[in-house]
Amino acid sequence: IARTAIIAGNWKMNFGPKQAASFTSNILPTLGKITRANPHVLSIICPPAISLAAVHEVMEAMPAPHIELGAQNMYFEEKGAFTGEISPEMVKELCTTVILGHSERRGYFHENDELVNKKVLAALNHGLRPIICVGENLAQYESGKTHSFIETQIQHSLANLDATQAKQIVIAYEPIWAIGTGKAATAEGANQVIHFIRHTYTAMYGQTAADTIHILYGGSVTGANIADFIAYADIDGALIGGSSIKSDFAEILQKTA
Ligand code: G2H
Repeated sequence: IARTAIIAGNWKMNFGPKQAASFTSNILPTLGKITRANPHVLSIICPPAISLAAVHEVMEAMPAPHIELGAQNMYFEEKGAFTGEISPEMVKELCTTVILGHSERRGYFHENDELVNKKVLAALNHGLRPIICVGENLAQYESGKTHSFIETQIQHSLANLDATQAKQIVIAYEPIWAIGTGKAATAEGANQVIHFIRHTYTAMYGQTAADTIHILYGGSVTGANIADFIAYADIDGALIGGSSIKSDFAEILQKTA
């Protein structure tokens, strides 16, 4: 099954509006050259919420195919007294995509699978593509609990999708011990877990849905190791953190295309 490759950049808490606009203006021509020549790769840039409008403006001024904008988080409620939050509709004004349930949100901001699931359903109901992150921590990894932990995360975070929605999601497998540590999982190890994720998803929503969705690897991906990951058929691309706010991001995209 040939699925488009997705390279998403999670800028995390880096670049306010001014820096975000200037970084985007610098890198966008290179990214656009790559996506123009390679229609089978989609790139999604995910700046902090406060910088989305600035990046959107640059992207409008420098149109490039298959480069989209995403948010790093959102709340599931429509509107109202939720100080500090942004709604699905607000995200939808500027973005196609939203990252949900990143391990940093689960860890620092106590998001659990039930909350992530509400956000996933809200995103889908508003026509946003959710990138749902899952992944085990070091203790779970070392005690051989990776599969059982991830199975629970998938079952709970991705509950209650309808048949159409089940085909519209992206999952990012990010082992917590590999995030920002420079210690990437081996491509073989990542592929094995991603294969298991697809298997789990098949049991929930059937073969066609499982074959349609994209599953990305995330955790210390760089221009130097991306090729190892995407060589595997089950790995449909990557969610990039640290390397997404450097010129390395263009190299990663180039090597994927
Ligand atoms: C994992 C990843 C991007 P990094 O969080 O989401 O970050 O590439 O810095 O490990």
